Amino acid sequence: MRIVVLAGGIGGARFLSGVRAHARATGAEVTAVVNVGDDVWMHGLRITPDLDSVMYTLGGGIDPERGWGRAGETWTVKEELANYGAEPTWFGLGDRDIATHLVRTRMLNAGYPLSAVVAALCDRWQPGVTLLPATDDRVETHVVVTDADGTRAIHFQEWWVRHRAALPAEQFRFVGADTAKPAAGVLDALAAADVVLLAPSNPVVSIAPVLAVSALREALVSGSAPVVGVSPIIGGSPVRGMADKCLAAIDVPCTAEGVGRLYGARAAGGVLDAWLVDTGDAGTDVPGVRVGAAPLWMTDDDATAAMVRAALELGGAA
Ligand code: GDP
Ligand code: FO1
Ligand code: CA
Repeated sequence: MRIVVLAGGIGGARFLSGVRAHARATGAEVTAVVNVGDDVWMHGLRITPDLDSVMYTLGGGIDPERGWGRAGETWTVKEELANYGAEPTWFGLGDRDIATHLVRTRMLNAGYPLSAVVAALCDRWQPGVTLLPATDDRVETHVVVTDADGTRAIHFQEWWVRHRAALPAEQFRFVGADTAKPAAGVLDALAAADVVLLAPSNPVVSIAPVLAVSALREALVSGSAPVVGVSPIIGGSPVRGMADKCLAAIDVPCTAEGVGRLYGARAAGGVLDAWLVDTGDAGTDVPGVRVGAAPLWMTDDDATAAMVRAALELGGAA
């Protein structure tokens, strides 16, 4: 059984940990296709937050409280940069984490595609799944906002970290997506997949930028593997993070039904065959999509692996 998972950072990583637990028990193979829209240049370094959250989580190096960056982190470089007044001071690169960014940036500058960089970093972290960026091209999420300086587009990280998503977002733009191609390995993984899972990741700024790579979306939509989404919204709450702010920006209700309808039925121009919601959200209706319910709280790997089994069963791929 070959399982492909589209994922963002923290939610995606926790879900993938459960997918890996299921795969270890059943002998399945897992490929994660991860969002790069959050990626950014800071202090001359290329930062890939969602790929790193997945790699560190699956590799045992994550700071579990933050959900991003390294456990046992120190912040000397950050303090020294601040002493120089080197902007941006609102974004923190930890000392251990910086080593990852140095290796990545050096390889990118030497001409390696991001997918090759990820593979090299995973030699150390051994995540137990094949980790792929959605694209090797530069795709960045920018957010259109209006404040005293007028209407402008800022990088997603500036909106998310500096403004804590408090500036109302008017639009999300995936800059570069219209010409981006799927990364090496992505189309092969989709073609070989027995099932494709959409992790319970942020639909607006984690899954949408993956699907904005048109050849990737086309391969998913035209493929033979069932596509099963797992709701990131439970009882009208985004559980953790600021998905509610993102959904509000595009006028989608922050409910399992709202997100299911946003993704839409594959038969009606969307991407889903099936949609798994939390047991408390049973009754969710998404036209053209088979809806199932199971407990969706990712409290530990066992609970998450049970979610994965429910998703595979719902998709007819168990
Ligand atoms: P990010 O890139 O770090 O923001 O992480 P993702 O986009 O991959 O996932 C973030 C989303 O995960 C949040 O917006 C929540 O909606 C969702 N999430 C977090 N914890 C849980 C959980 O236990 N269960 C479910 N169903 N969703 C969760
Ligand atoms: N999140 C923060 O809230 N503050 C930070 O200073 C910060 C730095 C950072 C550095 C590397 C990295 O991989 C992630 C980092 N994050 C930080 C998390 C990141 O901004 C977001 O949570 C994700 O992009 C949303 O998925
Ligand atoms: Ca993200």
